[in-house]
Amino acid sequence: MSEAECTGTVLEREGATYRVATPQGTVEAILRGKAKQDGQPRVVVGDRVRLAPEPGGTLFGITAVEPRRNLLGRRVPEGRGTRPVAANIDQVLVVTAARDPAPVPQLIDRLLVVAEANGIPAAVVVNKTDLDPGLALADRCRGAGYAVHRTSARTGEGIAELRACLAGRVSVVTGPSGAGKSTLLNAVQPGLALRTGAISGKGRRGTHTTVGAVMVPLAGGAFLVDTPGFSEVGLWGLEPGELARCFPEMRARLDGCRFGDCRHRAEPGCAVREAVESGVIAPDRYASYVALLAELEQAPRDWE
Ligand SMILES: Nc1nc2c(ncn2[C@@H]2O[C@H](COP(=O)(O)OP(=O)(O)OP(=O)(O)O)[C@@H](O)[C@H]2O)c(=O)[nH]1
Ligand SMILES: [Mg+2]
Ligand SMILES: [Zn+2]
Repeated sequence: MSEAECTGTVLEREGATYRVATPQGTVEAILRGKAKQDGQPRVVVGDRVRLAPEPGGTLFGITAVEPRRNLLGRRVPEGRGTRPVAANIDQVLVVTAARDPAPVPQLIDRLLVVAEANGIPAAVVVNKTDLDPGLALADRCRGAGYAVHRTSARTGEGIAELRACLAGRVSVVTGPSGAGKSTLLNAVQPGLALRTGAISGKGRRGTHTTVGAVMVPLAGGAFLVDTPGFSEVGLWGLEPGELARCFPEMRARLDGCRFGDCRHRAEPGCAVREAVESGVIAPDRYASYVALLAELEQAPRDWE
C-alpha cells in the first residue's frame, strides 16, 4: 500500500459522505472519478473500497469498489427492484430466547432462509439459558445443519464462545425483539456504541432513516452489521423452486425426488417428504418450508 492510496471498509453512508474504516483509522470519503459513474455498483456498507486523498483537506475519494462476495438487498416499497443494503457479510447470527419470549420456530426458519437465499452462512444463538436450557430448540436447529451457541447474558454461559464466533468476521445479528441481542452484544463487548433502536428496529428517525445498514467495529478486527428490518431483506428475489435449497437438510436430498421440478408437497416419489415421514427431517421445519413456499408463490413478481 502506498502512502497516498489505501483500501478500507465502508461503515456508513450519510448523504454523499461515506465513513470508511482503514488500517489508519476511520476517514470520510466521497465518490470520485470512475466510482461515481452510472453503471458502477452503488457503494454500500461492507464494501471494500480504494481510497485516495482529496487535494487539500482530510477528505478521501473512493476511486474503486472491489468485487463483492455477496450482497444483501431489500425490496423497494412502492417501486420496482431491490436496493442494495450491505455487502461482504461473513455470517448471519439468528438470536432467539429459549423462553420469555417463547421462541417462534417459523420466524427463526425465515431468518435462516433469508441468509441462505443470499448465500451467507448462518448460525443460531439460543439465549436466556438461565431461564430454560433450550436443549430441544438447539437440537432442532443442529438437526437442520446449523451451528448453535447456547448463551446467557445473565450467567455468562456461552459468551466467550460467542465472542470467538464473532472474532475477525463481519456478522449480521438478527432475531425477534426481546431475544436479548443488545444485551448479548454488550456482554461480548461492554461499552459497545450500538445505535439505540437500530438493532431493535424501533425508534429510527432523523438522518438515519433512509440508511440501509451500519457497520460497527468490534475489538480485534470484527464488525457487526446493523440492518434494521433484516427479515425484509432478501426473500423477494427468490424463486419458489429455489426455496428447498435454502433448507440445508432438504438440499442434500433434492436429487432423490422423482421430478426435477418437485416442490415437495404432494408429488409422488418425493425424497423430502419421505425424509419427513421417516423422521429424518423435523416436521416443523417442513411446515416452515410449506408456509414460506406458499408465501413465495403468492408474492408479486415486481422485483425486476
Ligand atoms: N434472564 C435473562 N434475561 C435476558 C438475557 N438476555 C437479555 N435478557 C433480558 O431480555 C430483555 C430483552 O433484551 P434486549 O437485549 O433488549 O433484547 P433485543 O433482542 O435487543 O430486543 P430488540 O432490541 O427489541 O430487538 C431485557 O430485559 C434483558 O435484560 C438472558 O440471557 N437471560
Ligand atoms: Mg435490541
Ligand atoms: Zn420432492
